[in-house]
Amino acid sequence: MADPIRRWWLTAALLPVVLLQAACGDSMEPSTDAGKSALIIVDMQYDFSPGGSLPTAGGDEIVPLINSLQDRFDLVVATQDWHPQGHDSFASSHPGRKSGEVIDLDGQQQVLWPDHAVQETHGAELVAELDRQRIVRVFQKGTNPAVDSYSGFYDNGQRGDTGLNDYLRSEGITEVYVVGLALDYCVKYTALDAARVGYSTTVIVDASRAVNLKPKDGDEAVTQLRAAGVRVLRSAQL
Ligand code: VGL
Ligand code: ZN
Repeated sequence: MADPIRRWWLTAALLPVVLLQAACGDSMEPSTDAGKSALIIVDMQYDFSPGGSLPTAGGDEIVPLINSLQDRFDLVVATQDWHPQGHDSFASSHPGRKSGEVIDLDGQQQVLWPDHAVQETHGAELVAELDRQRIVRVFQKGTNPAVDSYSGFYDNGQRGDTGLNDYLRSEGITEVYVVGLALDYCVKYTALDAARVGYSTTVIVDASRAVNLKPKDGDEAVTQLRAAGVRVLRSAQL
C-alpha cells in the first residue's frame, strides 16, 4: 500500500479507540478517588437553645432534622463551644461593657456576649436529644481565653487550629455539609473556612438557626455564604 493510504487506514481504525478513551476518562479503572462527605454539626449546646444564655429562636426544633440527616453522610463530627470562665468574648470580662457591644480585641472587632458555653457547665453540654451514635469526634473551640473562635476549624485570628481540617483530610473527605447553631456566627464561619481550605461546602439552612442580634443577620449570612461559593440549600433539596 502506498504510504499516505496506509496512514489514512491506521487513523480511521484508531480514531474510535481514542475517542472512546477520551469520553470515558479514567472510568475504565475502578474508581478510587471518589469524594467522601462529612456532616459537621455545629454547637448544638444548651446555651444556644431556647432557655440558654445566648439563645437562638427555634434552636431546639432542628434537632430531629439533624438526627434524621446523619445517615446520609460518610462521616459525622460535631463542634462544641468550650470557653474557660472569664473568656475575653464575655461582656462580664470588660467592666462597663454590655453584651451586643463591639470592642477592639487584639486588633480585631469582637462582639461581646453574655457568659456562655463555660467549660463543665450544663449550658456547654451538647443537647441530650442530639443522636450521638454516629458522631465520631467532637472538636472543642474557644478554649484560648484571649481569642474567640466561631469556626470549627480555626480561631478568629486564623492561628489556633482545632485539628478538624487534618482529620477530615485524613479520612478522605472532599465534601462538607454544615448544620447547627448559630447560622450567623459559628455555622457561617465554619462553612467559610471549609470552603476556603478547599472543601465543596453546603449549609443546610433549615437545619440551622440564627442568633439575629439584628433581625436580618441570618439572611445576611446566607448572602455572604453564597458570595463565598458555599451552597445554601434546604434539606429537601439535597
Ligand atoms: C456562637 C457566639 C459566640 C455560636 C458561639 O455558636 O454561633 N456565637 N459563641
Ligand atoms: Zn462562644
